[in-house]
Amino acid sequence: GGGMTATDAWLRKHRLIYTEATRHPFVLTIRDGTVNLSAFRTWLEQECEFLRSFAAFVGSALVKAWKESDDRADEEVILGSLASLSDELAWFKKEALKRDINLTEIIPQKATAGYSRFLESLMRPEVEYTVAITALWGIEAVYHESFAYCLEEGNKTPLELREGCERWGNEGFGKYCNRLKEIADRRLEMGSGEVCKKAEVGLLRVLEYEVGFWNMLCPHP
Ligand code: HMH
Repeated sequence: GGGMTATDAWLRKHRLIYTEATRHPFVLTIRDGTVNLSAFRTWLEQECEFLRSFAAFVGSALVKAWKESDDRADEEVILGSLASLSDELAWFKKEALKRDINLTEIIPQKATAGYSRFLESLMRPEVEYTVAITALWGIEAVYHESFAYCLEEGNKTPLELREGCERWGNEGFGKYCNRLKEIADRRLEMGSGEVCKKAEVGLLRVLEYEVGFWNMLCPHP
């Protein structure tokens, strides 16, 4: 023990894009309280679209775990993801209602549609479980790190946004992310070089799509 795991090595190697995804200007505006409320509205709307494909992706990861995993406990962790997604969807519906957003009329923007298509590509049966679980970890870790930062010391996060930040930023969600990371590392350790390379490329694409998703809310000049 004591050595660096595969995911640790990738976080180090791809630090720049990881930081872009987890310390994005949009997230910084939540933390410093200057967040544009119409951008926040767009975030709510596009999240609801994203969550539909994300839920299908998590379902496909559960199928892969059931078929391919060497450890039954993985299925329980992924089932936990699905359970919290169901809760998340209820939260988004409540938030949308408060803000007079009609969730049935939302048109996915380019970044959301692209991200959904990417998730769909990961749902194919020939995509290895190791690749899917690594992507799932990356997706959840970006939200955890981003929103935990909005709750850290010195934040001026607006009161009405704190509940949202706590949803992904809380310690329990952090522990869940760590469990996904451990699963990914266990699988990567037993995987072929080819599978590991695919998982690394998948993770990079996740990070790019996460940055693209934030960029839709806070475009660079
Ligand atoms: C865009 N990335 C996006 N939305 C989410 N809800 C998560 C990650 C984490 O669940």
